[in-house]
Amino acid sequence: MRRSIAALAVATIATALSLSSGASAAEHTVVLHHMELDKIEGEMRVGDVVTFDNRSDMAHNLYITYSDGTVDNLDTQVPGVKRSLTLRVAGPTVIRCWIHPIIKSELVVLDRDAAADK
Ligand SMILES: [Cu+2]
Repeated sequence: MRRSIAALAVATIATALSLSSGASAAEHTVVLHHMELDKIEGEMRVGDVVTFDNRSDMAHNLYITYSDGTVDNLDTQVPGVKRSLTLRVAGPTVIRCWIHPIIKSELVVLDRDAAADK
């Protein structure tokens, strides 16, 4: 509980910083199917907001592990519920479900100001 509150505070600060610097954070939506996540498309950057849309018929509990080992937990997400998080740390990142270990998605989060991939 304490950990998730701390993570939320950090995410809120990150959002505030990106707003105050004038950089525009992108928003992404990833659909949760029965036993898999949508493929993660496009570039994801620190400060971007990712919304996970549970369109399956079962509850999931996603968590994201950053390259520095810290974890953000999205808590239990019943069918039809969307949950969002703000990406906090650049580098290789893994998204998994506590309930269904088969659900796993890897991505590389880019620095806010990194040059776009060509
Ligand atoms: Cu799940």
